[in-house]
Amino acid sequence: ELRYPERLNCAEALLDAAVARHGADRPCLLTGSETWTYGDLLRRANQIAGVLAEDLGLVPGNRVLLRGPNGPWLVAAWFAVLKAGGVAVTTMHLLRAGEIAALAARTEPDLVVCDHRYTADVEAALPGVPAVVYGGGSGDDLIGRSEARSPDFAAVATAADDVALLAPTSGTTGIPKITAHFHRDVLAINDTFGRHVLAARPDDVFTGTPPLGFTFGLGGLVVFPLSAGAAVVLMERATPDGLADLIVDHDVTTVFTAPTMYRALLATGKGRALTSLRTCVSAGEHLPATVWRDFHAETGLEIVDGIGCTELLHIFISAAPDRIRPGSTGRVVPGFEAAVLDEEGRPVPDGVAGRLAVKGPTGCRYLGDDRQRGYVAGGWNITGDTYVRDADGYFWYQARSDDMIVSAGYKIAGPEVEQALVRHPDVLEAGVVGAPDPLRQMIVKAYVVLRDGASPGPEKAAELQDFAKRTIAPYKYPRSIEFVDSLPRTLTGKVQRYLLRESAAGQA
Ligand code: 3UK
Repeated sequence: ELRYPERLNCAEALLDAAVARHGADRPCLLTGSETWTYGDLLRRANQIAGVLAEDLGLVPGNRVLLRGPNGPWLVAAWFAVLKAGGVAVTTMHLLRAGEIAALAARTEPDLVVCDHRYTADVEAALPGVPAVVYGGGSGDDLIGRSEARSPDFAAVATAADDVALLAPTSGTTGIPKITAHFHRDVLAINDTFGRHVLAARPDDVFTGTPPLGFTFGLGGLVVFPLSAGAAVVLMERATPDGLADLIVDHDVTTVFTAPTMYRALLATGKGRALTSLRTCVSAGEHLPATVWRDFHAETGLEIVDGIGCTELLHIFISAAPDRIRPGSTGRVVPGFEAAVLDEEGRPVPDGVAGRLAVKGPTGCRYLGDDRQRGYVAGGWNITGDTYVRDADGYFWYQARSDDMIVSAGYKIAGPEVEQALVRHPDVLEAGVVGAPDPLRQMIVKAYVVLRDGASPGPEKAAELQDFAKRTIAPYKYPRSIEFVDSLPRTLTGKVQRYLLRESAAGQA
């Protein structure tokens, strides 16, 4: 049982405490060109909190939508919102206006804090919501306005179970579910996975690719390193070569990324140069045993696989150093409970496949959503994955049990891509499923029925792909399009996606 004081502000408990414990001069956030110490981050977060509370009228409980690529100012803004008692609505900066509008409809932000390069979609999606930008060097942005502020800001004394974060999940229909997380949850991920699996030290240097708007990134690139007094190198865009070079240049010890990137790192041929690495965490999608073995053979490193989800904030089943079974996700992280259940919610025997269910300190609370009933039963959070547990308590991933496509660690709802495609005037209907792929594990594949008069072919496919990238986040676009005369349907008219899945698998 984890215990926290009744009054707890996680930003203060993480950041002010790190400065007190490790000193203001330790390196904290690094980019290719900058180094912020812990003292710099605390001062800038406090100054921004001052602007938010005093100029922009933020009061405790207000919701602030944050949008930007990974970088130090986004981290400072996140701490500022929380120190001022606000609720951070974290978003991935690649989302398009329609997607932002959909999650804003549920989260109802009072204010937007946005990187100056990503304002257009926000203005289109949220007319009337006050917005403040950071960056761009104009001087009247959040950064410029904060500079004259006091370096001190007394954190609002939030309760341990006040909401700190509203984190959107992509959901299986494309209508986002929003999960709420408390101040204590932010510390709880470190007191579970952080303490028992990661065991980071002040001399660790972290890096990784997940966006901070994705809780995998928030934990791996902010909560865990700062809890340890470690440094973290943040990058806006990660190519495999760039990541390999960055690891070497900064003597990175700890990396957080998805299996696709571990595969791509090997393909760069730079694997043997990654000698500074001590801990490699993989999450977001299944880590196949072949990738684990290839990476081990090349680098000598044992990747730590872990399954987490937005609903539970971070990783709850994980391989632990020294007792890894390649191909297995590992065992339940201390502090969580996990089980494999049948359709009626009864545990199945070891060795039998069923629905993965999790209980823990961090979840699961959907914001005003009827789907809570389907995903949370008897206190269990049903993740949507099919798993087998063996007699030794190791969990083995089998498949997603719904229409969610997991591609290179991104979650993509088939129906959302379908809805985007049918907005194109030439598309009559579309069925979207995952097709196996050697690099990304799955790619988004669309079966498209065109309207009379439109002609199928590579040009039309390219046009539809372009259209999809402009309508929804670009990573969701169908990498493969097949034109068909009709979609398979049940007698009741439902698209039979399992038949499309079988067809896609058969061709691969
Ligand atoms: C899949 C995995 C097999 C699985 C996440 C770490 O991925 C995260 O959160 P999401 O809400 O998606 C959750 C779903 O992703 N998945 C994640 N990790 C694994 N499948 N093996 C894995 N190791 O379908 C799960 O239900 O986007 C991961 C930390 C925080 C996170 N939010």
